[in-house]
Amino acid sequence: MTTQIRDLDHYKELYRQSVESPEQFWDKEAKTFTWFKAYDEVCTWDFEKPAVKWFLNGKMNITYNCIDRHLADKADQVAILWEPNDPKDEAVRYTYQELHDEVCKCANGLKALGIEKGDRVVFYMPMVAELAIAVLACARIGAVHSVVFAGFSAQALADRVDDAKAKMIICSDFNKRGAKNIAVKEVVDQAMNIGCKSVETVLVHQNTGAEVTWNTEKDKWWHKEINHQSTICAPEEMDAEDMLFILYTSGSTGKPKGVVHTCGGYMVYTCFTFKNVFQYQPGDIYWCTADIGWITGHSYIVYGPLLAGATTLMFEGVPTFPDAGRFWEICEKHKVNQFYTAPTAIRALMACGDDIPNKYDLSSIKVLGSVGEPINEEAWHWYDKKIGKGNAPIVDTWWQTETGGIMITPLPGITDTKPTFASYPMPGIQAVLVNSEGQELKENNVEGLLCIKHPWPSILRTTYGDHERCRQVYFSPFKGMYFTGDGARRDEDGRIRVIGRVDDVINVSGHRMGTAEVENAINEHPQVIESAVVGYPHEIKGQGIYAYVISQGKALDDAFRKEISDVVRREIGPIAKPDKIQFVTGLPKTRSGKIMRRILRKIASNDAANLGDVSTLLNPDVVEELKKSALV
Ligand code: 7RM
Repeated sequence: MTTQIRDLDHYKELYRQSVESPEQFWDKEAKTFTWFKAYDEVCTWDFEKPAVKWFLNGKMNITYNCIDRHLADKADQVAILWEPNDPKDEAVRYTYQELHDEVCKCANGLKALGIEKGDRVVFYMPMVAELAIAVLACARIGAVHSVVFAGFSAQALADRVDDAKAKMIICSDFNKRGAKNIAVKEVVDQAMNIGCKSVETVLVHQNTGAEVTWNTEKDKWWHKEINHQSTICAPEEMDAEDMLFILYTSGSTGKPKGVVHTCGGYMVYTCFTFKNVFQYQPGDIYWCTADIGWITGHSYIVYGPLLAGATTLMFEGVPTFPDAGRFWEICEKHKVNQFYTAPTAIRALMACGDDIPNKYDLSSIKVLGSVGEPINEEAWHWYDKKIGKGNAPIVDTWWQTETGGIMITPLPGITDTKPTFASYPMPGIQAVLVNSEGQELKENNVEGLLCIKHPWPSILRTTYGDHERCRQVYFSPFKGMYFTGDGARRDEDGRIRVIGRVDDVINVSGHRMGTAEVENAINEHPQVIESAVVGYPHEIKGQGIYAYVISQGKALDDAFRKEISDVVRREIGPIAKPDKIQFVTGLPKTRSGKIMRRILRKIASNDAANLGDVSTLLNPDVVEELKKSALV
């Protein structure tokens, strides 16, 4: 069984071992899984290329380890506890045996539709259990899943499908969100019209049963293709380094990149971190509120919990339907033991007042988790007092799509917690701070750029179709290290606090977004000449989106602002719509023509008093104009 850390001494001892002999440490963890054929080397790596491999030549299937392995003693235990959007509808429970049967049926159906090992399958689905089932079905037959968050636009979906050259899209007819039904099949139809030429089949899961437009050539109903299939499907024998999934994430330049994770290392690391970060005990009900469209949902709704044989709760709906007590109602109803959510949700629910959580019995909660962005002190204390009643340690977990699993976090009941500090690295994680020259800052009480020195099993292997981009973004900034893109501080006792991105990536409600991506979308408006997007502090969202726009031949009014927002919605999705749009006649530029974003960030953050020296700009005069018409 995966090691479960018992106490502080145990943590320190494991951490020491993991740094002194990483291979021995991970070999021991990896051996707790079922391998069809043993690996013959634990790890080889070269950060220059980069080329990282774990568990070389080992043969396995992650779904065998998620499901089949547990059937001997947990066949009747609930694996997935699915809570519907509408609380008046019944929750649905899938035992490990039932999950096995559903995954096999789906896997056989995918095969019958021509999906083979290595083919890419894109998902565009709400949080229905069929999403988890079909993701696992892909993994079972060796197909590569790429889940696209169902809030993205048709254009964004088509971009991802085309980059992955997917053979199939799996979607639902409609997505239930609160009181609304959102047409998701329609978005897929639009994406199919824009691009998606590689797609042979669109498999449609019937969620609401409302009418959809049908394309008889490519569209297939889930219930017609899957329901009659056999409940037995032998797991495909996968190499540890075969691709498991691609997940698109934003960077500081260009289009989102497809982060690639492979089977073996991802399995070992997500299980190890799940079991330890949440101190999961048999019988516990664990709930992560993320969407499976993000990495958090992949690692800590689906894979980590199932690998550990846990009961994972999956919620279809939104935190505010039928009212802002929904999360707490679910915690009470299902006696949730570990609750994992994002600071933006905590802040939004905090703003609804204490009376709401006070109405519910939250005494089952033992551990509270936070992920996705820095958690501010006020939200941390509210979460601790009002939800955890001071009895449930908060694990402020820092990690990334690229890291596959949680990297820096307190361990509940084992290490201490300090508000806003992600605190200590997991065993196996050599987190360091460096200065801009790449020199390691070894002392405490310093601030620097967060890097990781040695590979861990679930480090990204490449960015799909563009290995050079992977090298440039993550491995070329500092020799011999993985660069996270985050800035961090280490306190006097060695705890780490992750401050935020140091590149042009912003974090809006826990959604990662490249400012360049939003600019490209805004620039699609025919009357926009140029734009610049920065983040600014936002009370609920963490960061808001502030856009400076230069335009021509248009009245600079709210109607135009709405048009720009609509373009962004069309190009990326509603999550990328600017909160504020300031019309300007110029942007502050250096003599080499680079936009001085530092100045734009300060003005947007209502900190124009501290602009510093602007005299070296090509156009210093524009700064006064920007300040005068700033929307702060
Ligand atoms: C899991 C996830 C990654 C970026 C990362 C950080 C920020 C995430 C925390 C955090 C401070 C945290 N993957 N971030 N967790 N910042 N404290 N606990 O969010 O790829 O979507 O985003 O999110 O900037 O680089 S992600």
